[in-house]
Formats: sequence, structure tokens, C-alpha cells
Amino acid sequence: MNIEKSRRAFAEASKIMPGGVNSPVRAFKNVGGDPLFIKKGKGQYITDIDDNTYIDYVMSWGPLILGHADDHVIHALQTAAERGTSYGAPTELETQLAELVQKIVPSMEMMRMVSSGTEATMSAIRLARGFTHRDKIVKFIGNYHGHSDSLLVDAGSGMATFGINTSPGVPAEFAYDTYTVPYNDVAAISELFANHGDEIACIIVEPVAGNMGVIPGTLEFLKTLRQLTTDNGALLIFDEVMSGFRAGYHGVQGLTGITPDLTTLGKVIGGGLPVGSFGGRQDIMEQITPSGRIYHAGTLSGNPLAMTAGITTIDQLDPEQYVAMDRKVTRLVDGIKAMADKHHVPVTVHHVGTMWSYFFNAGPVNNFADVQQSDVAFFAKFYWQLLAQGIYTAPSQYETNFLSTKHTDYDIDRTIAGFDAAFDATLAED
Ligand code: KE4
Repeated sequence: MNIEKSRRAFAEASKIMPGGVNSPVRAFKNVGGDPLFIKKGKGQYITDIDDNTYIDYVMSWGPLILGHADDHVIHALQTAAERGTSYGAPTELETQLAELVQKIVPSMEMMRMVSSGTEATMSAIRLARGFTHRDKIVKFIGNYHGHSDSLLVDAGSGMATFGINTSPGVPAEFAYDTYTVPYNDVAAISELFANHGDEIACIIVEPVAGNMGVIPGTLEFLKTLRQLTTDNGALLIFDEVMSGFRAGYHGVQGLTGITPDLTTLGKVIGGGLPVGSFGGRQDIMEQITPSGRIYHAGTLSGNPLAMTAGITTIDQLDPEQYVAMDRKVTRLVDGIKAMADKHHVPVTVHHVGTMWSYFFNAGPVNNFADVQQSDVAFFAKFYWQLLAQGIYTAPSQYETNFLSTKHTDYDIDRTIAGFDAAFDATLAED
């Protein structure tokens, strides 16, 4: 596989951007070697600057549920762009996207649009602290909620990839106000609330974790979070930036029937353009400026182009498509497991809706400590063999892969065959 142009591009990029990238997970650090530079995508396929084409399961880390360059999205953006790109004034598009989202996530009685998942969770935390007049927050080890200071403690995603549990530059006081507890650990979270319940403003949780690979929150765990926050006057925040429109049409709250006080969204609701959102109970959201006193703002929040991409994307989604995607993902993960068994490689494969990941780990994999038992050295070697088969998956054991509406059964068959060949080649390397 010739990736010479990517290598040269990476050397140039590394002269002017830290690590040669604008987001660390793209740097391929967990798998070694240089990242591929992409020049185009269409549907389920991406092409790098050396003209290698791959079946793409990263899907820009989740947003592209309709695949790359969906015809309707592109056409809508072309039309919208001719009317201008930003006004810094209200548009009806913001109301339209908010109403669309509310129909699908009814717990979001009111919401704000922002430009990233990080802004959404950062704002939700500030809102929870302002609403409860408490400073302490709770997150779970291996959950990643973006890179705002209070949440860069024991985080997943790139933090886990690079083995950093709290980033330099985060003041000790911020980390002091953030309690971290093992994911899916009912006893640990119950004990924390027994000892500190009256200090805690909120729990923020990925109800299906996607930043340490895919690990579903158990129903018992999620119900416990709901009960503990209700009983102690704290707020429950479901961070569905990744799982929203991905775990299912109505997100994890739709799958479990558990209603959070606040929800954060991102990725899919922007259809590939920068959009995040935080929202929930009206009595809480009304505390946000200018109706309330808890500050939130953003120059490009609700940007008309981003709203257009989000509206055109969500308009094309319906529950039947999630049934079809879940069937394909189920066939894919069953095929991957069968190939691993055929080659006697211990693998645990998880999937929820359109999210899936594979751990080189006999399992069970229920929390971050379990994921850390995985064979990341084998993952790195395997990753490149899979790439050589034309299969582009997330370049880290601590990330999630995604399906789109454009992936076909033929792609699934090709991917299973790719895993088979990649196991052969990787085992032959040893
Ligand atoms: P952004 O600020 O990257 O838009 O969203 C932050 C965020 C918040 N909450 C959850 C559950 C998330 O998964 C994310 C971002 N996810 C990562 C992928 N693991 C984004 C990829 C990246 O950092 O480049």
C-alpha cells in the first residue's frame, strides 16, 4: 500500500501544527506510523492523497450517519451558502433544527445550539453548578466529554490513547471538584453519594460509552444514577454527543426509558458541520442568559450553514433505517468474532445500534480497567493489515467505529473477509 504522499504531507503538517494534526486522535499514535491524508469521501468510502480508497467506519468520528457528501446535504448547503454563511442574528433555521431534535429527544424541552460537543458539555456543567449552587461534579473513568478543564480528568478517547489521566494545565482546583468513579460500578457511585451527595451538582455520563471502545452502561447502573441524582438534588446529564442518533434513533434515553435532566448532543446533529447542543428541563434551561443569569454565548452558535446540514441530515433519518443499520452491524460483529475464533485470537466485540468496536481481549470488558487489559500491540499491527485490506477503522483501541446508511451488505462481506485476511497477515508477522 503506497502512502508516500501522506507521509510527505504529514512531515509538512508537523512543522506547523502540534503533532501534525488539529485533533490528537487523528495522529495514529496508538497504532504507530503516519496518518493518512484524505482528499475526498463519498458515501461509505474515503480516498487518501495516494489514491487508496477504503471502506470508512470512522465516519468523521460519528457525524456522517448518511455517509460522506450526501447529495441532499450538499445541495442544501450549496443553496444556503449563496444566502451568506453567518449573520450573528437569529434565523428560523435554529428553531427548525431545535424542533426537529425535540421531536426525537423529547426530554430536551429547551435547548441551545453550540459549535462542538465540548462547548455543549462545558455549558451543561456550568448550568448544573449554577442551578444547584454546588461545585462538585461526577464523571466516570474512561468517559470523555470533550476538553474543557473540569472534564479532562480520568478521560477516555485521546487522553486514554496517550495514557494521560489528567492534562497538564488543568488547575488542581478543577480536578479537586471532579469526582471520578469506575464506569458501571453501582457500589462505588452509591458510596460516593452516601458520603458527598449534598455537595454534588451533577453526574455527567456517556450512557453508552464510546471513548474507551464501545461499553454499554448497564440498565442497573443507569437507573442507579437516575435515582441517586433525584434523591440528592443533583442533576443527571446524559452526554449523548456520540450516542445520540447513533445508539438508536432516540439515543440511549430512548433505548432505556431513563430520562436525564440535561442532554448534550453533537456530531450527527451537525451532519458533518460544527454543531453541538445542550438542553433539557425548561425550568433548568431558562436559567441561561438572557432569560436567566448563567452565562452562555457563541459567535457561530446556530450558524445557518451548520443548521442546514443538521436539518437536512435529521430530516432523512427514521427508525426503520436504524433497524436496517443494526442488522448490518450485528452481521459485521458476528463475522468479526467468527474470524477471530477461526484464527484463535481472543477478541471481544461490542456494538450498540450503529456503534461498534473490537477489543483484543478475551473479556468481559465492562469498564476502563478491563479495556486496559487489551493487547494494544497486536491492535497496532492488525490495524495496518486491515488498512491494507481497504478497511479504515478508528486508529485506537479506545475509540468507536460507526456505520452509515450507505454501507451495503457487500461492504459488510468485504469487511469480514478483510478481517480474515488481516488476521492471517498479522499472525504471519510474528
Ligand atoms: P467535540 O468537542 O470533539 O465535538 O465533542 C467532544 C465530545 C463530547 N462527548 C462525547 C461523548 C464525545 O465522544 C466527544 C468527542 N468524541 C471524540 C471521539 N472519541 C472526537 C474525536 C476527536 O477528539 O477528534
